[in-house]
Parts: sequence; structure tokens; C-alpha cells
Amino acid sequence: MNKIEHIGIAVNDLKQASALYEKLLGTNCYKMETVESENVNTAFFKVGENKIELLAATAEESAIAKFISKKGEGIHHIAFDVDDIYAEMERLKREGFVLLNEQPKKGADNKLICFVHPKATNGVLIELCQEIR
Ligand code: CMX
Repeated sequence: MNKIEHIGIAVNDLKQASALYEKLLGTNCYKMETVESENVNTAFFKVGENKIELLAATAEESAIAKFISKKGEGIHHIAFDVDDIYAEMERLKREGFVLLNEQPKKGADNKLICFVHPKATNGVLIELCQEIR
């Protein structure tokens, strides 16, 4: 894995949280995107080499809605940049991690993504992401 690509933060109100993070980080949101397959609206911020992704649910069955109802708003996942997501998924499977999808999915911000179950990683949801070139 190359670096932390972004940290995902679950929020109730994307507009309100975006305005707050713009103030906090002193930079404007550079992208807002809806990922229909994940039932989320997202807002991205650049912080040096890294990014913050704010996520709000668009449906009750969204993983974000479930997360907030159980744990409240807060850090939802840490995403790592990888060069070859297929190879990393195979490697993690061999190491005994539980992957939440068999094949990479198309995620926000032009990425192929795969999640690792938080129960297999000390309670932290991990995302692998590879830029779609
Ligand atoms: N971080 C840490 N723990 C989490 C978690 C998270 N983000 N989401 C759920 N959990 C915990 C639950 O609290 C629960 O713990 P306990 O058993 O101690 O209560 C456990 O994981 C299992 O939870 P669950 O209720 O049985 O399962 P869920 O239906 O909530 O599913 C998960 C959890 C991680 C499998 C599911 O959210 C998932 O598949 N996530 C991947 C997809 C995703 O998160 N999409 C949204 C983001 C998309 C994007 O980045 O664009």
C-alpha cells in the first residue's frame, strides 16, 4: 500500500459539514459526488497529499445511515492508495482478511475500491482504492 489516500467521515448533513470543514481546513471542497451504488453523497477536500471525504446517507439502507445510528457521526473508514487493487485483494485474502466485495467496485473520485471488514482489522473499516487510469 502506498499511502493513506483519504479518511472518510460520516455526517448527517453534508451541506452543513462541508461548510464547517471548509472553515476548519481553510480550503474549499473540490468535488461533490453522489455514489448511487453506495447510497451516499460525498464531498472531498485536499489536505496536502491526503484527502478528507465527508459522507452522508441518501437512503436508510446506506452503510452510512446504519453507522451513524449505531455510533453517531465520526470517522467511518481509512482508505489506502494501491497500485494494483486486484493483487492487493489477493494478498489480503491470502493473509486471512475478510474482504467485503469479491470484485473491485467503482467508488467516488474516479477510484476502484474494495472494503475490508472492520472486525478483521481491530474495529477500523479499511478501504483499498486504485485510481482508474
Ligand atoms: N467502522 C467500524 N466498525 C463498523 C463500521 C465502520 N465503518 N460499520 C459497522 N461497524 C461495526 C458495527 O458496529 C458492528 O459491530 P458490533 O458487532 O460490535 O455491533 C459490526 O461492524 C458489524 O456490523 P453490522 O451491523 O453487523 O453490519 P453492517 O450491516 O453495519 O455492515 C459493514 C457493516 C462494514 C459490513 C458495511 O457497512 C459495509 O459493507 N461497508 C462497506 C461499504 C461502505 O461502507 N460504503 C459506504 C462508503 C462508500 C464510499 O466510501 O464511497
